[in-house]
Amino acid sequence: MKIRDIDWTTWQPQRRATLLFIVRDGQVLLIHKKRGLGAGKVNGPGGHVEDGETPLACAVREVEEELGITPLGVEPCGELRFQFTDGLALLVYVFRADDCRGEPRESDEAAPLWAPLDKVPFERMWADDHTWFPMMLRGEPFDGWFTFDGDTLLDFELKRAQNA
Ligand code: 6OG
Repeated sequence: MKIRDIDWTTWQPQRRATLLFIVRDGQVLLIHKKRGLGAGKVNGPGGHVEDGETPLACAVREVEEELGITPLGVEPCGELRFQFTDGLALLVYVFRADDCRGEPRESDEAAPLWAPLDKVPFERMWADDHTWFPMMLRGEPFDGWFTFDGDTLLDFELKRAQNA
């Protein structure tokens, strides 16, 4: 399934989710994800947007629930659209923060891991991450479109976001 096979003008996500990356002192805060979509992988903290919740409120709530800390200086930095061959259509809002209150601790959902910015473990992360991570770290707003078959990235397009 190629990006051009999909009519993105009418595409609707079934689910919306968030990811938030705290970048501080040359390191980024990641998690070993223990359950949910992508369990076993390294990712940023995040989860599904609830009804009536803004993406920003969801991103902050998920970091609080998963790691017991409050992210500070949170900024939106990108939107990722995922179409899976099994039919799942997922929109992920990506946020970046430059500090946090509290010390990250392990929960049922996640174990924290600070990674040096030049040693981000992309081989243990979703296959799309290495495409947009540099833009996230540079603070360049991005829009991404991805097709996946299970864990396998089939095709993608990534652009600098317009009006952001
Ligand atoms: P829960 O099942 O935990 O929410 N997620 C992805 N993250 C990346 N980097 N790449 C993907 O490529 C992803 N698909 C899903 C978004 C799911 C969490 O997993 C993230 C959410 O934080 C396909 O409620």
